[in-house]
Amino acid sequence: MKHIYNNILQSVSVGKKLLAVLIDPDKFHLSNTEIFIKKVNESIATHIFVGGSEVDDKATEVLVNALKKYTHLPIVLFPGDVTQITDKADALLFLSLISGRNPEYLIGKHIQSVSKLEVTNLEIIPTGYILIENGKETAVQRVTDTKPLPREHVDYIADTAKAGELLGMKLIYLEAGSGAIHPVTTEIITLVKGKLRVPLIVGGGIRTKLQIENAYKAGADLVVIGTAFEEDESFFDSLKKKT
Ligand code: 1GP
Repeated sequence: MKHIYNNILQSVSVGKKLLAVLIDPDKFHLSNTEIFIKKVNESIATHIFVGGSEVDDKATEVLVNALKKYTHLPIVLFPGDVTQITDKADALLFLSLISGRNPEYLIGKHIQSVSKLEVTNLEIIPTGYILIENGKETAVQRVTDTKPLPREHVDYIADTAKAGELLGMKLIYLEAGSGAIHPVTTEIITLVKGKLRVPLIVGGGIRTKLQIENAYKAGADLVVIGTAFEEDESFFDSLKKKT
């Protein structure tokens, strides 16, 4: 499969909003795969993202194989580290943490991953990843040893996103961090979206249907939700596909 990015562009061009369910291999119980994925398949979710900040070697591949048995949704790696790259998925967000100033997460990990990527069929999607302060320290912040951008520095956040696009990144991801207290504000989303030509992903701390709708209205093209589904699978009931 090499058409995931083009399908995102296509959706954005007709105003169709996208939803990714994020599954962290470190937190997910494999025995629950069939039941969980049935709910995903019945919901408005369009993508499955797989990744986490700290994941055991091989856990990603085992999970992706298990998911593939039960869904045709595209599975996109959202890796916290090189060890999470597996050919079994369909695509990879090749994330550069452009809000931070840690060279390892701007380019170092990417160089380390080349020998792996050269022998995969993954669709590689360069993505500018921007961590925004949310009220508490998140795993991304700790693992990458970077500071998030202050949420009141809206213009700086928007310029960071635009710089990522001008560097050739094909997606921009505004991240409040998994389990964030405060999701990315609609003010930030609107300003960033106004500057960008590439699709905009927003995630971190989104727990209600209203928050999803507000993010879409502000300009998010794809919303990512992990924790809310992990904590309460009945959340899927409010996001059922219309038949
Ligand atoms: C985290 O943006 C994702 O990387 C999703 O965050 O787990 O808070 O939904 P949540």
